[in-house]
Amino acid sequence: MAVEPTPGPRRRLAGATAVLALLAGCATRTPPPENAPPPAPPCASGERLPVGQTCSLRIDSAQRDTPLPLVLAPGDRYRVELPGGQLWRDAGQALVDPLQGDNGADNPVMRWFSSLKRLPAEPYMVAGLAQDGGPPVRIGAPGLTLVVAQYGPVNFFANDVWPMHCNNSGRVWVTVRRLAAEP
Ligand SMILES: [Ca+2]
Repeated sequence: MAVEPTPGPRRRLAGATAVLALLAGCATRTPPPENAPPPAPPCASGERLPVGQTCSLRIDSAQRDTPLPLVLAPGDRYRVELPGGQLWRDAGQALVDPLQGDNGADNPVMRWFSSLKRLPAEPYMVAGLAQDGGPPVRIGAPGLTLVVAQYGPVNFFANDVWPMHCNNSGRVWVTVRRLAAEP
């Protein structure tokens, strides 16, 4: 007697197929045009940024993490901003501004995995940052103040589902300005 597969295994099979299709897309992505860098110099590896100075960092959407290479100390305060008018995209999707992101409403696979995004409540492809051991946060307009809580890396990212960063394309710039310590 034929037995109909239950919805559970069928959904899992569809999910696995979707993952394979997305990973296969990693080899064929076409990069979008490069976004213009802001005027601030690049954040240099091993640099302790003086108070009041600004540097720029390029976030690669195809990497799970783009580390901030500055030397950081607990209590440091930084203003992180995302200049407008930049574009990147997820595989097969339209170019989007990382301040807006991509809700993936027209893509069944993106809808399927939406709750597994690094920032589940935010659209795909918004930009975010996470301190080591801390919760990830979205970088919106007009930006955010980062207070370093502990020694350890600060990482920037495009909001996506691990390991599906590899099929993203495009890199956007953020600026990082060191603020004076809290009075
Ligand atoms: Ca992706």
